[in-house]
Amino acid sequence: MGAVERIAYRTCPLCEATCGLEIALRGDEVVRVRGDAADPFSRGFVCPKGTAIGELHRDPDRLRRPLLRRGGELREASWAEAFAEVERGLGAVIASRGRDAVAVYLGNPNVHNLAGSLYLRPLLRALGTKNVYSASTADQMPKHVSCGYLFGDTNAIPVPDLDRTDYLLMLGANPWESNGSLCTAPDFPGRLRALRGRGGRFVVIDPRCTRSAREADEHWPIRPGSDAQLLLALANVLFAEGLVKLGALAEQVAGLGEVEALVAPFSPEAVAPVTGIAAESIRHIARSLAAARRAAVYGRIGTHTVEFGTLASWGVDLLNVLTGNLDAPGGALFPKAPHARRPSGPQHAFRIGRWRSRVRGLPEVRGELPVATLADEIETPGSGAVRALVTVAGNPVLSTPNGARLDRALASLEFMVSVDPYRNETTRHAHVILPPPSALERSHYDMAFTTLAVRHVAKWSPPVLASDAVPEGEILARLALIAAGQGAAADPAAVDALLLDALIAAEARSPGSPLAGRDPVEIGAALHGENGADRAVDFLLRTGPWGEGFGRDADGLSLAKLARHPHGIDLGPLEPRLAEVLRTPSGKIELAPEPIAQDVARLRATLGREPAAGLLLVGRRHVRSNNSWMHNVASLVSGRDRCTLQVHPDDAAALGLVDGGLAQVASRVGKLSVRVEVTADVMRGVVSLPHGWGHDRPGAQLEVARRHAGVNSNWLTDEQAIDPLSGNAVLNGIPVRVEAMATS
Ligand SMILES: Nc1nc2c(c(=O)[nH]1)N[C@H]1C(S)=C(S)[C@@H](COP(=O)(O)OP(=O)(O)OC[C@H]3O[C@@H](n4cnc5c(=O)[nH]c(N)nc54)[C@H](O)[C@@H]3O)O[C@H]1N2
Ligand SMILES: Nc1nc2c(c(=O)[nH]1)N[C@H]1C(S)=C(S)[C@@H](COP(=O)(O)OP(=O)(O)OC[C@H]3O[C@@H](n4cnc5c(=O)[nH]c(N)nc54)[C@H](O)[C@@H]3O)O[C@H]1N2
Ligand code: SF4
Ligand SMILES: [Mo]
Repeated sequence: MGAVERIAYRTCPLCEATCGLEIALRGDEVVRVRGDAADPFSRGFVCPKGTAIGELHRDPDRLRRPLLRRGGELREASWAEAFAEVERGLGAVIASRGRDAVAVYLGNPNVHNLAGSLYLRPLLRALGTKNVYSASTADQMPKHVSCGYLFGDTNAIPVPDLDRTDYLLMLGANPWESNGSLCTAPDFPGRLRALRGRGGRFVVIDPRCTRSAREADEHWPIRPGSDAQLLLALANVLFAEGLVKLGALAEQVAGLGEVEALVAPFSPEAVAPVTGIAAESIRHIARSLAAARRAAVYGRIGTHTVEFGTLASWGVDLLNVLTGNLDAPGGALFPKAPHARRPSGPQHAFRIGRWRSRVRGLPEVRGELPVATLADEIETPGSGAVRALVTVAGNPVLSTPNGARLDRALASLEFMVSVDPYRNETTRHAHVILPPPSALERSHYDMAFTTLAVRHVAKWSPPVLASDAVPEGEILARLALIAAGQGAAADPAAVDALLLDALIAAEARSPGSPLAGRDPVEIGAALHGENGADRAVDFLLRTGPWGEGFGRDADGLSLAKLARHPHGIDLGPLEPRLAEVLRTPSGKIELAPEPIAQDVARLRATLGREPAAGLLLVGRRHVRSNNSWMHNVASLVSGRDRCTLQVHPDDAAALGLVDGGLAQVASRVGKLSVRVEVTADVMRGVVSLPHGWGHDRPGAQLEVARRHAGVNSNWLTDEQAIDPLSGNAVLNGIPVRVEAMATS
């Protein structure tokens, strides 16, 4: 390691926390990465993934050139050859079978990348297929759906005001490992310690005693999949004990009476046997929540990736409303991003099912079909069958339910193209892999997580390293042009022009716009930025809530201003803004929309039913993993094997399992063998296996990960099990059988 010649600052794009990184370089070599102490939001916090960003960049397995399948083998090729092959492959399928025969799968890193935020929409429009799938239906779709019904906007997601609340009820989240999700808060653990430090309390509901649970004031183990029942029982207690206090929300709520009737059957006594939490404990939690001066309820993966995910998601915000904490400082607030648009356009009722999947008839949600049915659409022959696939930043073979079936289905496609830096378990099936530049070679402005952050912040980072790699926005633009029939040689600048023209036109139409009466050509010419993505950011910032407004406020935000503030700019705490967020036709929070009310009937049927005997499988995360794709970084996989089956000592004894021994785990869809870890951290009746492992597939190029392969927990998750309102996959609470195996 040589002397440091230069320091660069940028936002870490690896998880939702958006920490500031301080990157020390000598030439093009990253010599050290640490937290940026001057970042006003993350204040020096960093985790082991962020500090490994240099290793990720150096990884010899990270693709620098396109791969093209020739004679069955993936080999390096030029960009021109690769795009020509995409034109041929996609063109053939579209010509012979129509546009719906091409499916798209969009993975998680798209939301951590400006290219994904800006260029996927034109790509989807050009493809014109109904077969759009994403990691969202293995993740947070229930939240979008419940917010769509409650507030009329699937993107209006309230976040807990961590820095000012007195009481946080947290269900199915483990920010000590995940660093938080649908709640962007760098140093989430530090913020929760500060909450306790100012005399506040936080309470964790989780079948496992996680690191977050250990730091909490209370931890209540819950039977997997039963948070919806618990949340409705908490609401039931609020009504029964006269604790409902809408406060300032009273005039803005519709359906309170219906909600009272809906939750009536969910008494603590009725719910206790289902959740495993005693009736008196449920009452205690409800009373503490109601008594806190300022409180927030927050639920994440463990509440979303379950059979009643949308109801649980609804239950969370229902409690925030019933306690008067929604849209109140210290409660749950709607963040406003620096690039936010002014509210405009007609209000209309949110609905799902504008079209349905061909095989299972599952409803479209937010323009997508459930990823749990992608294999059905590929494997079931007939008109409309999927014969080609475009994946962008996704690894569904490891990430989606019954990954083994999807793995087989992908092998049967006529054509597949993947935009991805790795030849992994999924992209090994591709005919063409188009690698994007590394995170250090692109600029960054966080389009997604500024809309979910616990403070208003603005930050833009230029690329850390100069590079001649093809920018990801350009890769996606070229794919869009190919899909639109314009060919592999079309100029991607045309997509930039369309994108900016559309942004400018939409803004100019919105009432109160600083662009009223201005010439769009002049506005377009005034934009700063090296490429279309940065110019779009400049435009959005300048016309955003803190924007300089093209001359209206000289101190306002612009790309140029953020370039002068490399650590980012703090724009203050969240503020109440419900009136500007609400888009329901009634103009009120719709507390009891019909589809939710109907699903409560399904939930009611779980009451009084004896919980099935046998073990339930849940997942878990570790701070040094990131879904499936960072196991090829040596510093992140060193040490003890993390892909173990956690089993409670009593269950282990009953099954004859020993710590360090092997177990066979079987579900309806598959079976695998895995090393056992006996620990009282997991509740009785529950076993836990992390996801994102299983790196032993032939044909992948992940030399480090292969040596720490682990097993794919999504061989056990069932693609037939979904939350019907959102189409979200059920990834937690999977019935499994576990047997001891002879240890080799
Ligand atoms: N059993 C179980 N399954 C789960 C979960 C669980 O808790 N349990 N969690 C679910 C959740 S929350 C999620 S979000 C999904 C994730 O599901 P996916 O998004 O399908 O999976 P990832 O592992 O995030 O894979 C990301 C892919 O993007 C690539 N990539 C990384 N950076 C870039 C980039 O800058 N550009 C491009 N083009 N590609 C890039 C990586 O190489 C990798 O192939 O998994 C879900 N699956
Ligand atoms: N280090 C690391 N950070 C990550 C990721 C990663 O893979 N690794 N992934 C990122 C992504 S894409 C996401 S979406 C976020 C997710 O962020 P989190 O939601 O915080 O995810 P987890 O850490 O998986 O925590 C989920 C918890 O739910 C519990 N659980 C399981 N089933 C149930 C249930 O039925 N009820 C309740 N109450 N709890 C249950 C599990 O035991 C687990 O502790 O993390 C992000 N950050
Ligand atoms: S917590 Fe997330 S954003 Fe922060 S350094 Fe780690 S991976 Fe990056
Ligand atoms: Mo996720």
